Amino acid sequence: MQLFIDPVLNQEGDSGVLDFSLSQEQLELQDLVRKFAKSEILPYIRQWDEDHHFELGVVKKLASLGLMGVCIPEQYGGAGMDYNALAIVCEELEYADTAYRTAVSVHTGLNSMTLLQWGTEEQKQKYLVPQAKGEQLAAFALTEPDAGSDAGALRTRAVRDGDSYILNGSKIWISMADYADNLLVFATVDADKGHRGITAFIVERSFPGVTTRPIKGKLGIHGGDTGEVILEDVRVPAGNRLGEEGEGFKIAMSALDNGRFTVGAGAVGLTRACLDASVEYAHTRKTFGVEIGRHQLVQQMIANMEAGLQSSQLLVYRAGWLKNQGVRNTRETSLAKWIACDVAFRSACDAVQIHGAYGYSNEYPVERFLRNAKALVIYEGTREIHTVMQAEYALGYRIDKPLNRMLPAWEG
Ligand code: COS
Repeated sequence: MQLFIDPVLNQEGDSGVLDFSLSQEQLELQDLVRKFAKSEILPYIRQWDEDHHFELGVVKKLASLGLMGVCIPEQYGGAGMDYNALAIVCEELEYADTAYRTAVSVHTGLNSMTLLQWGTEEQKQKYLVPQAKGEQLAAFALTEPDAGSDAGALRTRAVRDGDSYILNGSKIWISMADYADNLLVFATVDADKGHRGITAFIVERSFPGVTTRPIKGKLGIHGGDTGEVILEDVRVPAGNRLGEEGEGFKIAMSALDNGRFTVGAGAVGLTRACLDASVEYAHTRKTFGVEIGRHQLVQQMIANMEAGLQSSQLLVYRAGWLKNQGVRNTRETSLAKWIACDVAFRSACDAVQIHGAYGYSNEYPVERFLRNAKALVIYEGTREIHTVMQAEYALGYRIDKPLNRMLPAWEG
């Protein structure tokens, strides 16, 4: 497999240069989100995590800064920045805590970008514009109690009834379920057709028959909202069907191309948080007469974090660059998500190890990092799903077909 794809020619026919620098605008964004996370999340997150409290005010402030639709074009209410700007937002938020990056992932990555890719103009005006402005919050409802990795096996039913569909079923592990105004719900119009019966719907929380309830007892992301969505005879106008009947599986997978990108980007931030905490502790804690950073086995863990951070960041930004070009990136995004999340999980384990017994208590943030990092190697495609996908690409068993609807290239 080649590391970089063939150069994409711009309109003048130039192949462009390989540029690893952030633009001035991206640097300003990075500074903005970094300062935001430092003042609005970090001072409170230990308490919020302990209290299992999601602070909606953080999301409202993110919206007021244009950060809930950073890569959505201005014509649809967004900030009009490129797709790597979204990676920057996710990286900086997850440096503070996974919960708020997850909110951006589901709102922007899984929902709004999917409306941008697949929505009609009417749907974009009605739902994408208020979502990009952060006036309405959005979530993504694919997973069911009996359909997680095997998303094609979902059982929520959609039955056509005149100008509407009637939806019945239940969804689980839905981030932001209790706060979202709009949910992108996947249901089957014909279970016998397998994944080709799956259809996507924009469902408003206010539609009669929609109820949600929070999930208690999670290992991590205590500061975030995760819930169940129950759909009982929910009447959804046919105009809220996204794409055609039977196109829902493709829509879900293309949504995951964007959601996974945001998770990978967040994982980079989590790894950086683990590295920074470990370096600081390694300089202050002394054993055997020297600071522990002088011990080679501690250095090995620090070096692994540094190598993992640099390599996962490159993979994430390459995926974002492909999105900017309007090129299909399922393979590259899956690789970036897999590697960045594995790195974050291992970094969090090692960060706790470096902190010794202190790392085992919430006096230091690394135990929270470890609990949160476990979610990353499970949601939006488990480590195993991505491993299999990468093996299948390498073996030639999996070949991506061109899509009839692409995420629009960034027009800058
Ligand atoms: N974009 C658009 N279409 C896609 C796509 C993508 N990224 N990936 C697959 N498709 C299309 C394929 O082209 C194929 O189309 P046809 O029906 O026209 O042939 C169809 O979708 C089925 O795809 P595929 O054959 O790849 O499906 P598989 O059953 O082999 O595998 C996996 C799909 C396992 C990769 C998929 O089910 C998956 O990613 N599962 C994990 C789900 C997940 O991440 N859940 C977490 C939800 S959020 S917590």
